[in-house]
Amino acid sequence: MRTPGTLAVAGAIAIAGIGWTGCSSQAGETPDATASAERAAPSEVTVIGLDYAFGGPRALPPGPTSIAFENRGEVDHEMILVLLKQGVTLDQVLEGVAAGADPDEFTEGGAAILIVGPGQTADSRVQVDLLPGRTYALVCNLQDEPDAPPHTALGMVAALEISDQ
Ligand SMILES: [Cu+2]
Repeated sequence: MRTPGTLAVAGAIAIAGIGWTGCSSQAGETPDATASAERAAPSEVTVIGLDYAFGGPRALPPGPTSIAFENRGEVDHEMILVLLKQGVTLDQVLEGVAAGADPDEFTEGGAAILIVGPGQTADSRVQVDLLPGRTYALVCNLQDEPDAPPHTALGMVAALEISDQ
């Protein structure tokens, strides 16, 4: 049995480690130091958890991004952020999984996860360098009761499309 939560955190760190090293300024650039710092700062966005759907952006520009997760629902929600393989759509994933396929067949790299109670915002944020022209999936697999359907089955899954630039 895999432990998605643990793997997810490691994946998030690995993703964050890519593309965040371009901050060192060159000699003679002192007057532009402030501008350089602003360029290097990640975009900040907030994904909203609802009963039972994701609110917030459906499309974002590529590049370093800091994602917060705010739960405006009345039950616990999680935000799993996972990169779909090149050319794979969320509909293909959902159809494949419904037909019994392993979700991992449609994704690559690690996943990041934040879990937060009703009415709260997660203390941590997901730091990710969003890849141009790619699609990420937002997923909540939590269940309100052990035999209740996962929130994905109730509509809590969404695509996050990243523009080419
Ligand atoms: Cu949920």
